Amino acid sequence: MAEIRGASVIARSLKQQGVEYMFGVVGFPVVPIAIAAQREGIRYLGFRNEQAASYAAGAVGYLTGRPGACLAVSGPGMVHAIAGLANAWANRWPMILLGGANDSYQNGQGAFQEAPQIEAARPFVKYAARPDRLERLPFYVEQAVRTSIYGRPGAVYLDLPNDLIVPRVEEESIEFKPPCPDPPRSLADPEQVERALELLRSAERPLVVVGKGAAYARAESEVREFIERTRLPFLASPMGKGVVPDDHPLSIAPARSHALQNADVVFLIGARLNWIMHFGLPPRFAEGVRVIQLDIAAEEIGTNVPAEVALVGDAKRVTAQLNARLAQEPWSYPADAEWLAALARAVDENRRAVEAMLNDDSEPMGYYRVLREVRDQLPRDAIICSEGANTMDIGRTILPNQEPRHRLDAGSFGTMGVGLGFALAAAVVHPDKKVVAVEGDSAFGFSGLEVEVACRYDLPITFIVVNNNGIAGGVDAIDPERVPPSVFTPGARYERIIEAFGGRGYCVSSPGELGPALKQALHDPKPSLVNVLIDPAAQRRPQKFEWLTR
Ligand SMILES: Cc1ncc(C[n+]2csc(CCOP(=O)(O)OP(=O)(O)O)c2C)c(N)n1
Ligand SMILES: [Mg+2]
Repeated sequence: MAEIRGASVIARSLKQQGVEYMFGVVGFPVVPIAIAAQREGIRYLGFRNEQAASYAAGAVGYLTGRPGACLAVSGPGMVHAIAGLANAWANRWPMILLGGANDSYQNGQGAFQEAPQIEAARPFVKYAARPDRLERLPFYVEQAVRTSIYGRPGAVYLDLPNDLIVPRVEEESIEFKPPCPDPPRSLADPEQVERALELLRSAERPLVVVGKGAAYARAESEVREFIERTRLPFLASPMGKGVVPDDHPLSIAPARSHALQNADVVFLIGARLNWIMHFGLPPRFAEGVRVIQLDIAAEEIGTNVPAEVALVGDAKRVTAQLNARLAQEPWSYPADAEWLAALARAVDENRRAVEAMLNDDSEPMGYYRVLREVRDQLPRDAIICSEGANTMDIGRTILPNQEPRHRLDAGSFGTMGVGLGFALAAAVVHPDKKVVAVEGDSAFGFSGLEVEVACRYDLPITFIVVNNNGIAGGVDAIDPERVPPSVFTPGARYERIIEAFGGRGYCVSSPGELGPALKQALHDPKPSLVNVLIDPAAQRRPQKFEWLTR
């Protein structure tokens, strides 16, 4: 009779539960799991560090709606991967971490890489378990995968001791579980749907805020229809960008501050009132702002500001509920409302304020000129990964997203080091699309060696390093006696890192060089890295609320 190893039971169960991608670093005791995963048809990518692999697993969860898997060795490997668990926890993304562990009969003996792994994972996961018997592995895998995607999505953890991975059992003794279906999509209370529309109709200065919850729920056609029907002005959270195209005439993104400060009714579609939205509180929001909140998680409702209307449910289905009512009783916000005119003026003013910087051809370049070039050359459906402080913040305002789930950035956790893992995840999930990673030089440094992964698997990502010699700014030359905490080696040649692995590197410092280099890089069938040396003193344009933005 045929025998099967624990590792194969794990891999087959994952595949059956719709886990298509696994990223990791192999070693004791997980090598057999990686090999079995490949044999079962899971796309396995070997990374250089578990942090990046775990970030990539979370990104797969966000992009596909099924958790990406991260495979980590016991002890230090699993500890590195907690970075991704925490990032997925903060972003509400599904992922599954598979942590190898010492043989269970050595527990407490100071085994090789023994560590309190379940305890370490626990605060960041919806579910953490150590399977008790090899025969029950399919049960645990199904429960973990289902938990990660049902209700509010999140990270899950399975602790896998060597003595569940290596032994073989009769294949017939294993009962594989049927694939867990995609999560049921729940509707909101119809009474709350009515109240939401009433409140919007009564608003003087309404605003729709689209978050990444709407993107995750694949609510794009419903949210677009809702905006078309109601003609309400909207803005998006950083990763909610693209659910409705940034170039939609009702997008008032450049007037974000004015809109948040003056709206009297805010309708949140899968967006949280956390620090990114300034907690929904004055002075960034109007005193007494009235909130309509649509969220998958009932416990999110009322965070920081009491919600007047609570739409608890799936963003796609609930927005469809609103649209259905609007089809019966059409209503749209008057096109001649003073609020729209005021927003248009603020949009215009803000556009004009950066225009000179966008077109400034002097040397050294600032952020705006560099990002304008990137914007002009990117295909409309490019997937943009971005991280850094200024690089990301300015990039968010300049690089448009016209499609949902086409922007991945440091997110709710503000995590530096995510960009390369995200780009690798996006490149394997969407091999048909151009993926670019727009990185600050500090941000790039966290996971920079993952460019080797892109080269090894032939993933034609373009990495753009906006290099200002430091964390939000640097210096032209280092005095070794007095090195400020935020600076790095001036003029570092990051492009040489990718060249070491057969990728294409470019180093540019003027607008005249940048345009052609980007053009070549974006069309190169190989992975490429464009190192853009900018003014180390370049900054964002002055912000009205600088003290509140970090
Ligand atoms: C994991 C992690 N470590 C440290 C930080 C603190 N931090 C915030 S932004 C940033 C880097 C900003 O510099 P860079 O990526 O070069 O972008 P720039 O602003 O210079 O364009 C750092 C280290 C963080 N957010 N996350
Ligand atoms: Mg920098």
